Amino acid sequence: MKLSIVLSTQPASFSALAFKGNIEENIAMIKELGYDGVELAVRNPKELDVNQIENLTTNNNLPVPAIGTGQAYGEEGLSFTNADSSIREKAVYRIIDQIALARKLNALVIIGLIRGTVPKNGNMDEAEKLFIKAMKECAAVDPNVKLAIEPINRYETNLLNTVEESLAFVEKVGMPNVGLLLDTFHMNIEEPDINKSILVAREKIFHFHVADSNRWYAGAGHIDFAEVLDTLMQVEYKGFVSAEIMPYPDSEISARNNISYFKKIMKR
Ligand code: LER
Ligand code: MN
Repeated sequence: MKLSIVLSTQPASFSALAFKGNIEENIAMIKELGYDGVELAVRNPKELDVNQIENLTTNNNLPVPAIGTGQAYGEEGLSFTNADSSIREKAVYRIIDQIALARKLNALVIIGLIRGTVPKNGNMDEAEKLFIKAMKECAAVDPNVKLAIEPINRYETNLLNTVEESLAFVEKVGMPNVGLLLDTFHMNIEEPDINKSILVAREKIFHFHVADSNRWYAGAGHIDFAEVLDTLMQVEYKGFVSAEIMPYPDSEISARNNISYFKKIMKR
């Protein structure tokens, strides 16, 4: 199983990011700790030094499995389901820019909080329609770039919390390059049985996030990651297991503890 960890390329208020700040130093540290890849969280690809990222990841031999896109929602309020059509349009354009970056880096694009959330008196069906429309537009841009929709827990959005409803949604979008990103932190809140949900999602699992039940590094909470890895093997998951964890007690220790925990259980 290949292990990666999320690094934010731009300042962000989202807290489950082990690495923020100096990209060069962080990539060197991720390599030194023994990770096989680095997932990038990117707010706006247009404000990124793409050549620098390409050079650093290539020189350190660290592939980029995925690009996280939620900061455009968290920092700028862009979303596929906003009541304002100009904001929806900006969100779609932003993902189209992310797709171009993903093509360059041979990564997939994560569709997490960029879908937005439906306000209290909002229309859920209408939001779903807008979300499907945006997904179809984005997925059609490049059939070779995968888009991974992440079921996210109820405290962050009310649009797609569970694996089951997300699979039904992927079916409705009906594009082969659209699948799922499963995240153990969200699954621990929403799924009756994490492993059963992995078995149900199967080949639709395009990417996988790990954090323990408290969103700290694996081993700091009560998720049974040995069982999770076994289930991922059972469904022949070939992607990265990517740590999206709090930098607690600090970036280096959280990343180090996470990888040593996984190396230990992978040796069983
Ligand atoms: C992003 O991958 C994620 O898991 C969300 O919690 C973002 O808020
Ligand atoms: Mn996640």
